[in-house]
This record gives sequence, C-alpha cells and structure tokens, in this order.
Amino acid sequence: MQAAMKIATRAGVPHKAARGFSTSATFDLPVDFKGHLCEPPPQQAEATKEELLEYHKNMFLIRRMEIAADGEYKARNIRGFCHLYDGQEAIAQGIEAAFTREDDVITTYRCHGMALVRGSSVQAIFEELLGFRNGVSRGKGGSMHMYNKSSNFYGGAAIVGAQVPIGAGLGFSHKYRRENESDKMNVSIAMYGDGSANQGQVWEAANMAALWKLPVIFACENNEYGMGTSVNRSSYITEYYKQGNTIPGIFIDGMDVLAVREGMKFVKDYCGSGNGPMYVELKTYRYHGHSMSDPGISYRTRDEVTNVRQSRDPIELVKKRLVEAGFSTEDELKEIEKALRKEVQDALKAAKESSVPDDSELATDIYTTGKKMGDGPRLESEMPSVVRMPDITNNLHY
Ligand SMILES: Cc1ncc(C[n+]2csc(CCOP(=O)(O)OP(=O)(O)O)c2C)c(N)n1
Ligand SMILES: [Mg+2]
Repeated sequence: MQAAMKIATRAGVPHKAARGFSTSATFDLPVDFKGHLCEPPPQQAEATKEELLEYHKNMFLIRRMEIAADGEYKARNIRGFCHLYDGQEAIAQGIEAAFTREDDVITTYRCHGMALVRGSSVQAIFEELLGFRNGVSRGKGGSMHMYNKSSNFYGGAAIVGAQVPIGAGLGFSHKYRRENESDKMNVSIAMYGDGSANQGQVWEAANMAALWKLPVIFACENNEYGMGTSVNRSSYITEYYKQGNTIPGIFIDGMDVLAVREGMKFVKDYCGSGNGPMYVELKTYRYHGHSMSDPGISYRTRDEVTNVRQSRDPIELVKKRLVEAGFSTEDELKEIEKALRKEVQDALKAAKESSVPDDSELATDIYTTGKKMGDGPRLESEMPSVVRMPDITNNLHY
C-alpha cells in the first residue's frame, strides 16, 4: 500500500484532463531536473493518451522481452554475453520520443531496449540473441551488437566507452553536412554507463566536440553500478552531469519517461542550434545483474532492488499517469498487458523456428566493394580469397 502511494505521488497531478473528453494532460514531473551551467527545463510535461499508451506498450515489450531472454539464456538457448535492460526502459523510450530517426543513437552493449524503440521487431531481436539468420545483425552480432542503420542506430558496443568517440564523429558529420551555418542540425547521442564515465576517451571526445561545437549529447546512464562496483567506490564525481567541467549539463530522472522526453528535447534543441555538446545524467537502476553470470545481489541487497521496483518503477509510473488522467482504467491496462505478453511469447516462438545463417555468410559484411545492395543500407560484400579457420586444413576458399 505504501509503495503504491509513493508511485501515486511520483506520477504528478494531471491538469486539464478529465475522463471522456480530454485527450491531453499536463503532468508535474516529480523529480527535479538539475542544471550545470544552464537553466534546466520546466518541471512539467504535456502528454496525450496515445503517447502514454505508446510509451507503456514499448516499455512493457522491452520488460517482457528481457524476462524471456533471461529464461532462454538459462535454458542455454542464448549463448555468450547477454546484458538485460529491464529497469532502464524509460531512457530508451524517452530519448526516442524526443528525437527523429535523423538523429543518431549509439550506445553500450546493454542495447536491446534501444534496438526496439529504434524500430527493430521483438522477433528480430530474439533471433539475434539466438544467433539466427533474420536477427537484427543477421545473427552475427548477438546481444551486444544490435544495429539498425536504416533508423540511424549504430549499436551496440562491447568495449566500454569505445562508442563515445564514434558518437562524436556522428555529430561531426551532422555539422559537416549542413548546408547553411544557421540551419538547425540533427544530433548524435553517445550513451555510456557510470562505469565508463571516467574514461579518458570520453573526455577526449568531449574536448573535440566542445572545440568544434558539435551537436553531440554525452549521456550517462547512471544505474548506480558498473558490474559489481557502486558509483561511490569508483568515481570522485558522482554527479555525472557536471563532468563536462565547462560544458553544460543536466540531470534527468531516468525512471520517468516524460522527464527523459522533455529533458532530451531541451538538450537536442541546445546542441542542434550550434551551441556545442551537452552532458546528461540519467539516473536509473538495473533490475538484473550486470550480465547473465551475475545474480546481482552480492554487492547490493535484495531489499534495495525491491525498494526501487516498488517506488520508482518506470512502467508503473506511466500506468499511474494513464489512470489518474482518466485515459485508461486498470482493467484496460491489464488487458493490454495480457496481449503484449502474448505478443512477446509469439515472437519468441517464431524466432526459435528460424536457424543459424548459412556458412556463406561467414565472410559477408566484413569487406565491402562500397556498392549499395538494393534499396536498403547494406553494402555489397567483397569476398576475401581465403577465410582462415581454426583448423588451417579447413580454410574456406571462394
Ligand atoms: C575497455 C573495457 N574494459 C573493461 C570491460 C569489461 N566491462 C564490461 S561492462 C563493464 C562495466 C561497465 O559499467 P557501466 O559503464 O556502469 O555500464 P552498465 O553495465 O552499468 O550499463 C566492464 C568493466 C570492457 N568491456 N571494456
Ligand atoms: Mg552502470
């Protein structure tokens, strides 16, 4: 009861909405934005019924997809590395709601949620996890390497922090390609974890982005831990939005999809207007352990995890808002969730009917002739004269 009350308070009081005749409501954002060298955006957000239902749907799909992936991993159907995103869903959804598909996204190995909101289907994500041919990276990337070039989603990077300079490069290309100096630019967001925030390459990329006024957002998903190490044990500065030093930054509640959306609109506007980069800290929490080999409760207590689930859960917050604004009833939401659960189960079943790629795919997407293949983003592959196998007598010749 107490937990439910807390969520109700966090939902913020809707204004202007009444069941039956209003489709839009204004919500107070209960956790304050904080600004570093800038005035943060207002503490309110307007949202329509359709928007909130869309956010709920995507976030719930991510949650169920991750829970199903956990089961498939334990059943040894998914192999290798697997990092789950449940708990952090509002960040992916909030960014996507603030951006267009002309804005670039690059993120860490914890990339399933971002892949989904950038347009990959649940089935294609499952196929990738299973290493199957119709996966988002044709079964050759796995959990950490999901891409979608057609929606400017650049992955999925296994090396901690390595995606950040690439994100700065993507921002550079927006500035380089703009026709007039006064044109508003699309932006690039380089996402990284608290465990990556003190890496030299983050600072090197930020230095160049500030020097050249690139439209790059340096976005730290602070889920309080890097593997099993809490932020207080790894970082001198734990207010990651201030880490840009003379680069401005904002703090956003990463458990509130509307706060993420409003905060990201504000940052996109600042960076896209030629003011240079901005730092963002998105405070969040991961429900699973770091990866599938980490039960997640040796360095934090079960109570800590339970408390976040009960008081800050991002999906519960959207549901509260839908109900309090009179947009949906609890029964309607239950029905929606039942259908979404089935959608995920059906997608998993269909994915499992697929199979691994053909051997001939071993050498594709490595070297390219540079020529486009059809209308999609894929480039024609150039076959090397020999593909070296662990047993040299079995080298593949083309
Ligand atoms: C350069 C490098 N060093 C170490 C690792 C091993 N490693 C993988 S994830 C991780 C922790 C990263 O934590 P954080 O940035 O907070 O991201 P989170 O997993 O919390 O999303 C480490 C040390 C790696 N992949 N790359
Ligand atoms: Mg972390």
